[in-house]
Amino acid sequence: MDASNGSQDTEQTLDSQVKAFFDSAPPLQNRNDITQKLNHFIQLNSLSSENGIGKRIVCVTSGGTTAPLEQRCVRYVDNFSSGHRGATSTEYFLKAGYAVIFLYRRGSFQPFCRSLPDDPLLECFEATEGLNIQGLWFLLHPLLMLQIISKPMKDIGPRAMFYLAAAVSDFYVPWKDMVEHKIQSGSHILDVKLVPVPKMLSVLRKDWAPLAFCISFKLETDSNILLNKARGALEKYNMHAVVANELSTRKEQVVVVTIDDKITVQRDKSKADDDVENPLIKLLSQRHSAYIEDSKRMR
Ligand code: 9Z3
Repeated sequence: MDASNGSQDTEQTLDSQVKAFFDSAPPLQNRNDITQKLNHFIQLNSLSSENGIGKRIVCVTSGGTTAPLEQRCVRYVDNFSSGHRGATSTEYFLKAGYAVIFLYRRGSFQPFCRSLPDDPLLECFEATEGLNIQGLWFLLHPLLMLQIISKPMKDIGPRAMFYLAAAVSDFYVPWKDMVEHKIQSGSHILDVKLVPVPKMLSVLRKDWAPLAFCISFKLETDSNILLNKARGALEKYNMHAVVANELSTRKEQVVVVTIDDKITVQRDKSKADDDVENPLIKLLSQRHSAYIEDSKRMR
């Protein structure tokens, strides 16, 4: 088999894996409403200008994802993510002049009310002129919503940024393999087969929004492998930067890995209320501006 056939095969496999994954998600009832809301939000914020060009718009994903074990779900595999990173980053993106699409897990932290659990603040806003945040929540996994969001984001080219801080689960049980009813307890060993979630970062970069500036995160508990894994993700998924963080120190420091840099970013410890997201978003905002300028020159 020659190399081009090999990569075609890989693409086909990924396409069919993506299709299988979406087929196994419950259908979105309000897809048209969401699309309308997003188009309106992006249009409004493209008219309001920053130095003569439309505002930069970032989609921030936030919170952890779940993988149900039963069709009539009683139990699911969860993860620890609180949504603190996404909520805090959103506050700093707004300060930096961005309009933000905040895609969060329901019940996780929201911007400006990080200490209040399950606060429906974002649900109080209707898109009007001057409003620069649009909240949308996801139920199990953000990928379907991400695909919907990427459609209008594609149209604004390099002004769009994706900041993928949600802790996405790497495995799921396909709908067709799931038992319908609650798994019964008993003395037997519970044997559940979870299959890998297709890596949609490459689909996002290649097809969904190829000109958008894309930042993903890499989380590890073993600091010895963290930077190599981040570098691997940067290359494999063709990200513009990967933010590497270690579980226990994630609120103190992160390392921004790009193709030619590894920049350690730390919270200012002399200020009790400083967040690591403060210098992080400043750095990413600068890099994004440089990317927009470069894209103009290449046109
Ligand atoms: C992160 O690494 C986030 O920084 C945290 C934030 C989840 C650690 P909290 O929500 O925690 O503030 O409590 N997010 C992404 C982790 C992830 O799932 N990355 C994927 C991977 O490693 C790629 S998108 O494969």
